[in-house]
Amino acid sequence: PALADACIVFVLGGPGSGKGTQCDMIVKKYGFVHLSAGDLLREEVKKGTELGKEIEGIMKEGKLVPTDITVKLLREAMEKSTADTFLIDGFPREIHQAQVFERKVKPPQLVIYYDCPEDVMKERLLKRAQTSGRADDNEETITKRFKTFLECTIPVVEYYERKGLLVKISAVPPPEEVFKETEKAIQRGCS
Ligand code: UP5
Ligand code: MG
Repeated sequence: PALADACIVFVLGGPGSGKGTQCDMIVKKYGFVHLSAGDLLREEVKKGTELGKEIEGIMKEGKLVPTDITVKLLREAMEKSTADTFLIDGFPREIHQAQVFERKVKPPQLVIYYDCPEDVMKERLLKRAQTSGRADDNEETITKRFKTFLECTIPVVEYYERKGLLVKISAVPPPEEVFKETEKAIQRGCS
C-alpha cells in the first residue's frame, strides 16, 4: 500500500524505558515494520561521513539531532517498505518534530507512551552499558538524555494526550506483562 494509506504508531518513552524491546515483540507477532530513529541515526554515524560525525557529537551530548535529518531518514526508510503499519520508535522528540512529520508524512493513528521512573531507566541503561557498545550509555550522557526527555519530549506526550491519541503504559513490569498492555493498545489503535 502507498505511504498515504499506512498506519503510523509513534512509540515514546524515556531512555531505557523499553521502546525497542516492545517494538521487537510487536514485530514478531504482528509483522509491522519497526523504525527506530536512534538506530537510523547510529547507522549514519557508522558510515563515518561528515553528517555522521555531526550526529555522533549531538548524541554523545544527549541532545536532539536536527529535525530535517531525522525526518529524511525516517521517510526514506518508509518509502522503501510496503508495510501497512509502521512503528516509529523514539520519535518525535519535541513538538516541532511532531508537526513537521505530520505535515511531511502523515499524522499518527496511535501514540504509545511507556511510562517509567528515572531510577528504573537508569538501572536498565547502566546494565545494558556492559554489552551495548552505545556511546551514550554512560552515566554522564544518561543524565543529559533524561534532561532532554523531560524538557522536550514530555510536551510531545502531552500534545498527543490532548489529541486523544495517547495510550500510557507502565514500563515497570517484566517485558511480557508490558506487552499484554501493548497488544491492547495496538488492537484498539490499528484496526
Ligand atoms: N528492558 C526493557 N524492557 C524491560 C522490562 N520491562 N523490564 C526489565 N528490563 C527491561 O531497553 C533498555 C534496557 O532495558 C535493555 O537492556 C532491555 O533488555 C531492558 P530498550 O528496549 O533498549 O529501551 P529503549 O527505550 O529503546 O532505550 P533507548 O536507550 O534506545 O532509548 P533512547 O530514547 O535513549 O535512545 P534512542 O536510540 O531512541 O535515541 C538515542 C539518541 O539519538 C537520543 O538521545 C538523541 O540524541 C538521538 N535522537 C534524536 O536526536 N532524534 C530522534 O528522533 C531519535 C534519537
Ligand atoms: Mg531504543
